[in-house]
Amino acid sequence: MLSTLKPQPADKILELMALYRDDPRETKVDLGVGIYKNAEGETPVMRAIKAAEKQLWQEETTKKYTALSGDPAFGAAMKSLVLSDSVDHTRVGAIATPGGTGAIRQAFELAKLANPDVTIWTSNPTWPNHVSIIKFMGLKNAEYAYFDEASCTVDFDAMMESLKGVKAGDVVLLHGCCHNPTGANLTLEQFDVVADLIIEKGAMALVDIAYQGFGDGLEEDAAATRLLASKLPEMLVAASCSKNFGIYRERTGCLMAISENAEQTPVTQGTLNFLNRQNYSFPPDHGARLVTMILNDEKLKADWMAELEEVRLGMLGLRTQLADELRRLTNSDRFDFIAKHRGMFSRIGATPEEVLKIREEFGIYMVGDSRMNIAGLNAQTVPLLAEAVAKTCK
Ligand code: PLP
Ligand code: TYF
Repeated sequence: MLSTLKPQPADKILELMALYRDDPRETKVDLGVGIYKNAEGETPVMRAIKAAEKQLWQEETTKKYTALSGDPAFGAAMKSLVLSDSVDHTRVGAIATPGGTGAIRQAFELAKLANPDVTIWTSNPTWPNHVSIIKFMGLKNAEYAYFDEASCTVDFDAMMESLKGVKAGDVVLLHGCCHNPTGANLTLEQFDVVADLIIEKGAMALVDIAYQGFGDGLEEDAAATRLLASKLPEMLVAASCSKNFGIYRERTGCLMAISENAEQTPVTQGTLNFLNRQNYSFPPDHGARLVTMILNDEKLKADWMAELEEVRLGMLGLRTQLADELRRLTNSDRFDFIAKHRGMFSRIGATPEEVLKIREEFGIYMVGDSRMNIAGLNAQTVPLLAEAVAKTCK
């Protein structure tokens, strides 16, 4: 039977990881996969995670199953972190999931259960796994215009024009902050306009928030999600703890589903639990438990926030340095958008040929669509990248 299998398309980002690994040049620079790296190129375990792990090791007396939803304390902590008081928590169901990806998958599953005919609207471009999972599940996908290639900013008029095609019962997937892959984000005012359109169409918003704390700050980065939660009758939120807690391999995420009223919540929560049971039964607990411990302990939380802020400001500094350097080398403001983009990524508008040239000639690896991971840079490599971009990009 297995001989009937056909090779599946590879993930371009993960493929690039292998190409980078096999490049013998000592001066190579990895701006590919979205993993935070400090100036030494390391991805350390965050201090608060280490402290919580130590405490957990001492205090944990059992590893028996938690609940199908995961520990409800994790759901409660994530509701507070992401939604704060934008919505009455009695309206919000939550499950722990294997990473943000698990939350996205379960959000699609929930939408499919509620409306088998659902179309999921994704930004052009979006994180490739969104589209890949939608198609794998046999769901319909529609793209809305998002990125203006020439200015490397959001083309909001075009976005609203394409969203006119949204129908009742469709799902509109929005990046809560730090858009991946472009780095270009809607303003709060623009999110407000999108919310009105979603209400008018009778559609559902699904917010993917994978970088809270990487853009303008923990609260600021959640502002759009909270605005939508306060306005929309129903909404789904897929949150990832991989980046902001640095626990990528622990697979920690949370799907929150906001119902129209608290009477609906038990059925929504029961359906979320059911979906966990169908897919993997009990979700992973270790990372979720560490996150819960940190968010519920004043000292651990303060230390986590301080370290996250260092990470965020470090990336912002690199953005400014790179934009300044490119301004100097090109004698133009063409790349100023890099300082205005937020999060881990910027898509810089280079052609695939230019991206390849930068990789071959300068050993600098970015994704083929010219997405770069800002955290892959440091003060010494920024000038090398600026030179490569200025020399290569027409
Ligand atoms: N959503 C976006 C936009 C992402 O970039 C990522 C990347 O890692 C995820 C979701 C999911 O992350 P994870 O499954 O590692 O938590
Ligand atoms: O976009 C990124 O680089 C991150 C990490 O299949 C990632 O979101 C990339 C590809 C993938 C899973 C995670």
